[in-house]
Order: sequence, then C-alpha cells, then structure tokens
Amino acid sequence: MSRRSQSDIPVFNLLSIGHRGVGKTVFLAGSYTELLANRQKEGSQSWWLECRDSQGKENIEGILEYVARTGQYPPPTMKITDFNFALKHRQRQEEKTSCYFRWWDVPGESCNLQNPDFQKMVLSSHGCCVFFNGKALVHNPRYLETIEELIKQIVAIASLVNQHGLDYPFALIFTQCDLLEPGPISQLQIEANLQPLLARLDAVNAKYQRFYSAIPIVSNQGQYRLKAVGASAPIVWLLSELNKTHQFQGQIPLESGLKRSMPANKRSSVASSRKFVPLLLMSSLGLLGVSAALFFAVNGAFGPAQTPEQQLTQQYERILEKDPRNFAALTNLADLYIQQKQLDKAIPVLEKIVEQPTKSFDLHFILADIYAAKGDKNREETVYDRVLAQQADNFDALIKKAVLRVERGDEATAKTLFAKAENVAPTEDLKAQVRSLAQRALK
Ligand SMILES: Nc1nc2c(ncn2[C@@H]2O[C@H](COP(=O)(O)OP(=O)(O)O)[C@@H](O)[C@H]2O)c(=O)[nH]1
Ligand SMILES: [Mg+2]
Repeated sequence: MSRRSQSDIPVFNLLSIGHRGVGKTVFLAGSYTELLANRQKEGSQSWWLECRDSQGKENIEGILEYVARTGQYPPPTMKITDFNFALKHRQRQEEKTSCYFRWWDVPGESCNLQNPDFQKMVLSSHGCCVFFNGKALVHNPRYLETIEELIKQIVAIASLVNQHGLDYPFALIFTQCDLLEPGPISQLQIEANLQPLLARLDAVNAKYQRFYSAIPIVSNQGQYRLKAVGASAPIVWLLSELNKTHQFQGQIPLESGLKRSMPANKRSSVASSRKFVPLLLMSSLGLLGVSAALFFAVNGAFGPAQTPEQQLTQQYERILEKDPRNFAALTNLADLYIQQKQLDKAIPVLEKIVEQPTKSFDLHFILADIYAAKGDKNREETVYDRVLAQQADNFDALIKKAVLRVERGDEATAKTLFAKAENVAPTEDLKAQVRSLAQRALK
C-alpha cells in the first residue's frame, strides 16, 4: 500500500480577518483546546491540531495556561500572529496528517487591499475566517458602520474569486455568542443585521458558512479553562472544503488561481471593457497585475461613492440610450442635472424636451433662463417663439419676448407684444402691472 509522502500533504494558508478585540486569539486557542480532546479518539472524523513549530506551541499553550491560572481571557499582548499547524487524525492506531495550514492573523486596520502586505497575504491564501462580534451585531446598531471598510475588502475578494470561477471558502464567525440570549432569536438577529454583507456575498456567489462561536471561561474545582463547544467547526469546515478541492485540482492559492483562471482568449487581446482591465494587467505584470486586479475588484464591487442623485442620473441616461425620446426620462434627467448645477448637460436634454408637443411650458422657460444666464439672447428668444407658435396667447412668453425686444432696440415689436400681454392678462390687477412695466421699458 502506498503511503502518502510528506510532500504530498497539502499546505493551506488561512487568513483570519477581524478588528482588534473581536476574539481571534480566543477563537484559535478555543479551537485548539477543543480539538485536543480528539487526540485519543479513533476515527477519521476526529481531528486535532498540532503546532508545527516550537514557538507557536509555546504561544498557544501559554495562552491556555494563562486562562487556567487566572480565570481571565489572555491580554492583547499575548499575540497570535502566524502559526503553522497540522490537522491530524488517528487511523488504526496511527496518527495521520490530513493537511498543513498556516494561520495568518490580520488585524482589521491592516485589511486594505491597497496595502501591499495585505495584498500578498490575500493572494497567497486559500480561504478565510472573517470574525464579527456577535454580541455587538445584536446590541450595537452602529457596529456595522464601524466595520464597513472590512466588509468592503471581504466583498472585493469574493467578487474577484467569483469573476474567475475559483473555489475560496469564507467562514463567517460570530464571536462571544455566549454573551447573547440562548436560543434562535439571537441568531436571527445576527443574520438580519448582517444582511447587507450576506446579500453582497450572495450576489457574487461566494462560498460561505456562518458559525456561532461561544467560548466562555468555566471553572471546575478551582481549575479554569476555555469551554469551547463547537469552536473548531469553522477551521474543520474550511480545511475539509479545501481538501475536497485539492483532490480535484491541487492546492491553488488565490494568486495562481487568478492567473490560471484567465480565459485564454483574453490573455493577449486588448479588451476595452473595464472588466478585463485587471485580466490584461495580470497577464502582463505578474504579481503587480494581480494586485491591480484586487484594486479594481474593490472599486468594481462598490464603485466610487455615488449620491442617490448620481445613481438616478445614470439610470435615466441608460434609458435614453435605448429610447432617446422617452419624455419622462428626459424631464427627470433635466431636473437632476439642474439640481446638480450641471447646466451645460441640462441644455441638450431640455432642447429635446422643447421639441416635443406639450401642454406645460415650464421647462421651456427654464431652458430660456439658462440661455439668458449664458447671455445667449438669440437662443433665448427662439424658445419664446416656440412657445408662442404653440400657444399664441401665452402670457409669460409674450412678456419675456417683449422685454427681450426692448433690450435689442426693437421697441415697435415690444409695444405690440406688451399690448397682447395686457389683453390676455386674466385680471385687472395684472393688466395694470403689464401697463406699468411697458411704460418703464419703453420710455
Ligand atoms: N465571553 C466571551 N468573551 C470573548 C470570547 N472571545 C473573545 N472574548 C472577549 O474578547 C476579548 C478579545 O479577544 P481576543 O481573542 O484577544 O481578540 P483579538 O484581538 O481578535 O485576538 C477577550 O479578552 C474577551 O474578553 C468568547 O467567546 N466569549
Ligand atoms: Mg489577538
């Protein structure tokens, strides 16, 4: 029977991402201690973790010893950063190694895909544990805002993975769940509050699973310990998913996965669409290019921040690309451009509107006002003519054209127009105002 040689055993890199104090160290120590009990058990499902380096072993056992001695969680100074583990199980009295994995603890503030160190970690990783404070998710309505940047980075990685059809599992771990009311309500609240992230992950077909972690400290006859029931499930799930994938395609970290997944016909073609820009860069620039892909993924997943007005503007512009005379889209778009003080963009839209028959001339007068503001009296007057061609007794158009005629030294026409306006004015008061205006203008 052939034995699996040391070099056949896959090595996976797992990212552990979450803000400081979320519970990453406690989680790893809890998983380690929970699985240790399996060491004596027989069976391929009884996994445990073994530290591969003495420094790591010293660190993690130091944490467990600290808890046992003090009954307290480890202080933040007992740092866990990088760890090398073997996932082991026992088969017929023999210890077997299923895989190796490296655990990279990334504090929240380093999770920025524009940070080269984080990029390197992401690109060499095979899967990821993302930590959220379960208690804060339920009780602090502003918690999500505080981790918005982190969420952005996660979704960016997930969309990149999706674009390239890669297998990259995410374990979403909700910590400190022992501090929540037991029962399903708390879980439902967590899920409801995390919906913005879950919806984004679903939208990019991310492979993820949720885990509710509760690692209280319990005491038994004066001996303290981390009581970690089910704490190790996320690591075991991630590694079993990666082992499954590994059997089919070997272990592919994100970076080589991205390169490998590039469609062959896109590698050399000059793709004009933005979607292929990262692909193009990747093929020609190696790691730097893949970093660029991550950068584009962040911006692609969220786009530059847009106001609701900008989003609406884009929607109307898209409608008009297909249906250039769509009246509702034209009027709404004109309105939005004016609100955003983009008068040069509003003009061609308003010109299309005034070409169409209408009962309301409000937008005609807005267009005329814009021309007036630009000092374009010819075009301003054309608008009044257009109104008068459709409604010869339009009071506003008569008055405005009359004033314009005076400005242009054509008092005779102005006089006729004022007279017409006075004639159509609906009230005596208004007629008097027109007379007075005409007198002042024509003197
Ligand atoms: N009750 C409870 N508290 C926890 C748990 N996990 C973490 N904590 C608390 O959160 C603090 C920070 O945890 P730590 O693992 O050091 O956070 P890290 O900065 O993400 O490594 C700990 O000191 C505990 O007070 C848990 O499962 N239950
Ligand atoms: Mg820590």
